[in-house]
Amino acid sequence: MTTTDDAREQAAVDLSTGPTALSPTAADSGASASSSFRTTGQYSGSGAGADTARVDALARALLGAVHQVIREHEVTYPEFQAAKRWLMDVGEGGEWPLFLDVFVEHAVEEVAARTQTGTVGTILGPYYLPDQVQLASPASLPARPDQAGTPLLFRGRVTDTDGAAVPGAKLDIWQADEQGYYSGFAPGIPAGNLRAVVSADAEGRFEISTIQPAPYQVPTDGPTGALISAAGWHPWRPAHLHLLVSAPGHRAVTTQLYFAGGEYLDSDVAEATKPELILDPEDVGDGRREVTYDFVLETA
Ligand code: MBD
Ligand code: FE
Repeated sequence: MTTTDDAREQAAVDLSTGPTALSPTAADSGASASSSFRTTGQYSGSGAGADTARVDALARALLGAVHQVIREHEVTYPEFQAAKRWLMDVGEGGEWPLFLDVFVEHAVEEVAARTQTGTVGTILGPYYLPDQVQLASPASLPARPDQAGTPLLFRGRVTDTDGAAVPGAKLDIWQADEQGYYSGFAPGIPAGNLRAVVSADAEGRFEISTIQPAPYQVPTDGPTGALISAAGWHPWRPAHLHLLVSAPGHRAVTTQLYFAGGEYLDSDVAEATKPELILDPEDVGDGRREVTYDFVLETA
């Protein structure tokens, strides 16, 4: 077993034996995002080739940008050594997927979005897990028997860009709970909680019962949190639902839906909000809320 395998093994152990859900640590979320990234099929065959000219251009541009920052800001030796130490810590803490999805993915998504029509997309983030339970609409997301949180009925329709129903559409949905924690990435939450793949009906309609998630906080006790705090930033993302909507013959859309009036909508640490993606659920009595959102898929 290599050192990297040992570290991954350790991250897996930390996930099951770590602190309670009331005090999750960076090792619970960042490092398990790291092992998830390595083991899920989500990113394989992504089309990144080893074209020498492309590697040369990108590596040169990236290093050139770093050199430029050093010259412009007159970076000192102590600062350079501190940066090296921090970069090592991010790797050793397994936080690269977390850090990169929080601070870099929005730019990659912006480039990808240039060629996509239909429902607006946004970043995937580090907490997607494939192969969740498959449910037919109307569906309730798997939840604890005592699941706290405001009940939310989320419904809508999946159509193509001409407005025609897309039969067989699937909504892969995952979200944080009422405390802002994701199953699989924080201790004490049952596997698969608040995650499912919901099939729309023959008219592309779907109806999903869930709860409203809380805002998400980047773990403050790891190297990513250390940078956020040292720079005087805040570590929050606004509350959101994650969705990966797909159908045979159509281009899938990865997106997130936010909540009108929620905190951090205008200061998302991951810069992944878009005005088209804000839900405004209606209070329907009994503390329950309902909202409709329709998805539009481009033909592949
Ligand atoms: C999240 O929940 C998230 O959606 C992103 C993009 C980054 C970190 C945590
Ligand atoms: Fe998220």
